[in-house]
Amino acid sequence: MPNTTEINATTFSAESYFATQPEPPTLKADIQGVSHFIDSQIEKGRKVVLVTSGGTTVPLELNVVRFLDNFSAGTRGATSAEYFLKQGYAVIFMHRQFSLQPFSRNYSHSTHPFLDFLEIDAALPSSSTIDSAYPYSNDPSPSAAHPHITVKTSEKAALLSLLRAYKAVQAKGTLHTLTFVTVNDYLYLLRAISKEMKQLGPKAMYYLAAAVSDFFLPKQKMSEHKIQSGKGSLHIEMDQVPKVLKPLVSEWVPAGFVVSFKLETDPALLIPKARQALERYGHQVVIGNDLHHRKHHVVLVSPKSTASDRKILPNGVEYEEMWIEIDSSPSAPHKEIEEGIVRELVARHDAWIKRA
Ligand code: PAZ
Repeated sequence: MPNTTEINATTFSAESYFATQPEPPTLKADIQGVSHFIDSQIEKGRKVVLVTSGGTTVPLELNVVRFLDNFSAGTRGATSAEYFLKQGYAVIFMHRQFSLQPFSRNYSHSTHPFLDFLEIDAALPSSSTIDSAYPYSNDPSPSAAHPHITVKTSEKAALLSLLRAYKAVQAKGTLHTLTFVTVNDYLYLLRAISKEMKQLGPKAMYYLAAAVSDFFLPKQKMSEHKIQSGKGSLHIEMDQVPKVLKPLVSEWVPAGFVVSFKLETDPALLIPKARQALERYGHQVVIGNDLHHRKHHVVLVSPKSTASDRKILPNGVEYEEMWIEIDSSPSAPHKEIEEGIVRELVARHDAWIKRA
């Protein structure tokens, strides 16, 4: 007999999901931090954006050894968060543990490791230079105790400008970071943070860039221990993750400005799927992106009407599309598409606040 789950697939509504799936143990502490952060941003009169970023996992066992994952590295979310900060927003950055983060993403260990742009000062005696720079060295010489480490000249300007921006954000206290791993962590955090942000009314933006699994294995169907391979092939029937955009838009944050992302691998599906999402959930913008070109072009789909009511739009409502593109040729100057996306959204959010 192959391994197989025993209960048939169920359709979860958001309510039945939260009634049956366990709350993450760290949720209360996480939300306390968010609540303090929001209070201090309200005092300063700032706009606040929730940026979700990175992929969720779906554990297959209660004592989890194996899980399904989602491909996202968190580039979109981390990069966008930096541009929102630059535009004066306070940012709640909710990201997959160990995925890219604002500022440090520029020195990712895989694409731009920081050790590669540091140098050991050439003025030091060559015999002690290498040893003294190595943290486990036993070299007792004075130069070994105080080795000079410098930044490569070619890296200095970029690092300095990034460091200044990072320190300024720290001093202003406009970035609050928290993490999720599983799709269950994500859903609970999203609901709780949204409810905290509700008091911000139209001044809150929700920028949902995380790659969230569409399927999950409810706790009640999970094997307690590691699934054994002795029984041959593995058959798992997963349930659908509830579409929480619906309660988010209509109940949790009825006055907020909501932007969701739609990822497709068939570019022909981008616009129809984005329109379908707007019709279903009645939010403000869907950003369509296709997997292979997501860093170079995206489409912003939104209802044509400028009405600020949040009713679910009936079929047949007109939509508008706006493409944002950057030059992808190797000789083009370095640009990030998120700069254009954030600039456009900030303008639309300002109009939204004014109308409200
Ligand atoms: O994190 P990343 O930069 O590698 O990818 C970003 C993205 C494609 C996950 C994001 O732009 C997106 O489309 N998020 C929503 C995915 C979805 O349809 O669930």
